[in-house]
Amino acid sequence: MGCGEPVQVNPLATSLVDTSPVHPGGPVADHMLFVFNWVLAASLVLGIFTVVMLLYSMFRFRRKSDDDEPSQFHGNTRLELFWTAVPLAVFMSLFGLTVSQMGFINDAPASTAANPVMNVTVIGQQFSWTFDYQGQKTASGNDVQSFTTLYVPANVPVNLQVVSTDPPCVIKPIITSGSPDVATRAAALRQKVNSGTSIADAISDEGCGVNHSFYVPSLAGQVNAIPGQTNHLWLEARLGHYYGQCTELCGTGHATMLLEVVAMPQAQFDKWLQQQVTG
Ligand SMILES: [Cu+2]
Repeated sequence: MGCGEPVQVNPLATSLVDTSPVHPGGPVADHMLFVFNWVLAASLVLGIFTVVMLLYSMFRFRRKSDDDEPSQFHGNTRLELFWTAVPLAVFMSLFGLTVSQMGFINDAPASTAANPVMNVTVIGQQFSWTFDYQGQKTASGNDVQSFTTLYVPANVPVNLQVVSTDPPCVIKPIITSGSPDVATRAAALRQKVNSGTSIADAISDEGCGVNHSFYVPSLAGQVNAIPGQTNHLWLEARLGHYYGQCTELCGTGHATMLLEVVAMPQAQFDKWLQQQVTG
């Protein structure tokens, strides 16, 4: 994108919407909120307990007059064991709680005939999101795609492969520059592309690339879209609209890289898909 070109404003940028992760819209977010609530509760209880004990000690053992020598203590084995064992037990409990939920949060359920999992490739690019519905071909033979809005059937697991196709940004300056080192790298890059490597992968090998980050707080965690790499995330949405955005500063149009997930009843989704397939 060149200087002076207007940034296309995503219409979602104009609406004020609920994107809170504490209003979960599906089971992945439910599990994450469960862990969050326990961590929050433990933090509050321990934080308040610590502050109360601190205030108590400050007032109880303070210097009461100019001549008064405050009470002096040195070492207390029982107390030291207590403040080592209790935090350790709390941390180990929270660690266990997190581990117990990680499998569910990280791994999409296996696709079966009774419970099929939908596969979608999420493509981040400056400055928009494209959703590619794998295995759903249009009349022209391309995969069905949607832009900015990801359409999903409600209560169906969706397995996302998150990629970035950025950037064709530096290929031109590298190739036209005169320095011998740059010329050698440009030749190697051209050779890679000629032998079948995608431009994004070849440039990514060169160490150039723009990351994006896919995040719909009400549905799941966040995952980076990295040039030359495929990252995974899964979500399942109850009926409704969920809003998200790119959370990796990726250039001048970063703030407009918003997205929406629309979860529809299965029949309505099938109808939408059919419309895309037949054009
Ligand atoms: Cu961004």
